[in-house]
Amino acid sequence: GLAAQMAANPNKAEEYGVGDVAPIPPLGATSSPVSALATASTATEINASPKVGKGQPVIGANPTNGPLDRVRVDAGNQVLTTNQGVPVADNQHSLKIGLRGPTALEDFILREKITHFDHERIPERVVHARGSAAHGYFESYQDLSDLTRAAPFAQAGKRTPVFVRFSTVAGERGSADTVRDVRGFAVKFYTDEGNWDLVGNNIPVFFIQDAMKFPDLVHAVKPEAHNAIPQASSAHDTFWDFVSLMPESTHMLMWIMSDRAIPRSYRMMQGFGVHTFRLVNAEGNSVFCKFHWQPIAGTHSLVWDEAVKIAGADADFHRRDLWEAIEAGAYPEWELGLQIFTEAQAEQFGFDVLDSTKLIPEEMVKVVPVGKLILNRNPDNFFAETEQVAFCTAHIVPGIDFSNDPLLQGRIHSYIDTQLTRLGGPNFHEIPINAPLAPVFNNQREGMHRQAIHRGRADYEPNSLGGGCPFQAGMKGFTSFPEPIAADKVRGKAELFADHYSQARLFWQSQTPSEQAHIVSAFRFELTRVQTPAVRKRVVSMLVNVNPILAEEVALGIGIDVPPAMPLASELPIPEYEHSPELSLMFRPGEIGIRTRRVAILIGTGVDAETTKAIYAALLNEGAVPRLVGTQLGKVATSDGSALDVEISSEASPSALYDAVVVQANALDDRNRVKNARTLEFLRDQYQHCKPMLVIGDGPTVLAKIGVHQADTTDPSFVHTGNQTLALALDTFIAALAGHRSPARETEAIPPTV
Ligand code: HDD
Repeated sequence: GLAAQMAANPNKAEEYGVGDVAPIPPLGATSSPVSALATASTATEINASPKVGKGQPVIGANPTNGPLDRVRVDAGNQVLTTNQGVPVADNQHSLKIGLRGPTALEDFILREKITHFDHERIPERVVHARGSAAHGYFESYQDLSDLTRAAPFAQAGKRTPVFVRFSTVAGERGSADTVRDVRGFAVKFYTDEGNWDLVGNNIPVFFIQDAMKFPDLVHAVKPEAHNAIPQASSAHDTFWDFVSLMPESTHMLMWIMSDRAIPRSYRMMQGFGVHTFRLVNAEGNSVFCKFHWQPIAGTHSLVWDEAVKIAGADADFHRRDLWEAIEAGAYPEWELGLQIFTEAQAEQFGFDVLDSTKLIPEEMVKVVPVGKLILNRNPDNFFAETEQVAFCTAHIVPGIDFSNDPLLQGRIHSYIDTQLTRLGGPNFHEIPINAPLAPVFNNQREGMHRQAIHRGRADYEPNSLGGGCPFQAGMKGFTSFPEPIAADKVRGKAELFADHYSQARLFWQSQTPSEQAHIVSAFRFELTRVQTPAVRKRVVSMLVNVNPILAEEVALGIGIDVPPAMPLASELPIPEYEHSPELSLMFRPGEIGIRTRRVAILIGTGVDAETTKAIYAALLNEGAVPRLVGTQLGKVATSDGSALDVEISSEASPSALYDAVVVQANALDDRNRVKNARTLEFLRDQYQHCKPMLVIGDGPTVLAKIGVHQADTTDPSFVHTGNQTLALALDTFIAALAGHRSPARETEAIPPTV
């Protein structure tokens, strides 16, 4: 209409266009522009992303877009200007006194440009510096108002926009993605009643029980104070020194030495709120709650050797994976599950629900699915969105409340506080990615970089000059759960916090043999990097309390005798459960088949063109990502006299970057060993990393070439057409790939590279 034509700035339609005249919708109104946008998105996981191939996101396709469009800038068809909007005639030359003379101080264009550049960096996050994020929405399966008045759960099908950031903890902003570490899983819900940040991890427990120890923990794990070595790794003395003096960390150590700490993808890991939280309903009744994110793609992890190689081959492995999946329309999805329990139930547990080093086994309290999280849009600008997003555990909304977990209590302070340094002042909530969709009215004023232009003179409450506004919301507003407490003010911890080993033991007992082997190897690796023998020994003395075989195996691997068990701080309670299958990564194979899985089809001279094309098409059809990998870019002559184009070389994308491999036995040329070394290494790594392999031709011959002399015929993930049709072989291969990898093969001895 007319208003749209009047828009003075196409990048700010919200301000100059129709959005300008739209009234601010009342709280909870169903016809607000925001909810209208929410229903406009019909994207599903399988639908193609509107962004693919067009280079431009469809404006308004995601509810978070509406408000952010206000600040999106597109330079298409525009002249270059200064920050003051002055057109710049020449962006190549500074202003000089004569062509060979000095530069004039008056060159405001040069000075503005250089000054801005000089101040481009902001401090990185003190932890979780490296991360990647995406937009999406949360959809509630049902009306949960009997449990909570939190807006996202108000009705079945309700969608709440979210921004989610995944991260590693220890590494600096430019460190590698696949290091052994906890992964952050932080979700910002832009709810009708303000922002709710669920700032979790991919591991349901934590290293320490009290926020008082957090700076110590982080100092210990970060690069060492004197030489800033090592980057993004816990495999060094200060970390193991600290944790072995803090036996409460034992349970968490089991998790981070497991494959949980080297996920295959952000899309393939669980997320946990970790702490016990409270849900509060409109009547003010409260239950305890733990939050779980379950990946629809299943939980998959790398193996250590693979993770190490990927760190070199593609340090952005997880960032790229998330980005590409969203661009391809394979939207990552998680189901939100709640463990709901009452205070009375909690008192019966053999552990304290306020202790973040403990989880609640799913056998005790089942996880009830309540909604779905879907990530369907990549950020437009990494800095503006991913770097400037500020997650704070203090950001809760009516219907959610804290528990007294002393770790959580300290976090409530830390996150807001750290943003003051990181984002430069108290108005970081006005940065577009942090601004709530819910309207903000209060009497806080001024501060660095204030964006809002508050009208009126009454910036205090109570007032009469401003009609008493903004007025208190009363019972409609956030009300802390009135938990009665009668206690002494003390420094200390509750009794059950002293059990450091029961759940570490439960975790160990719940792992498959191959997972246990990986945990042993991880402890061996880390402790071998540790230089101080006494620290190594102290760690093993902790492990004795977890499991004697674990302690023995680790001791053996680092060449020491098993030391006596570390003295217990308290007697261990009788465990509620001996085994909890959900704690194994194998528990959730996933529901997306082979979609998004990367398959290398190795091609070389003499390869059969028709077979190659058929396999490529079959994999593509299942949603996988096949790539024709050769020794170099260019054409490969096929057996029928035609040619195939190599998509990428094995040097540029080595084996570790693929989930599976297809190779034609007859195209493996062994006349030139050196030239073929990379291809053989490629296959050897695939084999060693237990990945599904499809050989066109005789499988055992190919195995022999990589030094494996006995074909493991019982291994369903090593498939060849020597004994079956291509169609049958492909089916088996695809099924194996859906199952990720074959732990059975791990015991195979592989002679060193020739
Ligand atoms: Fe934390 C960042 C998760 C304990 C203090 N934390 C941060 C992020 C995640 C977590 C995912 C990155 C958020 C983002 O993507 O921007 N942190 C956790 C979990 C914990 C935990 C699951 C235990 C259950 N953290 C914890 C404690 C403290 C902090 C006990 C301090 C007392 N965490 C911070 C921080 C960070 C942070 C210093 C760094 C950057 C930031 O907050 O925004 O405030």
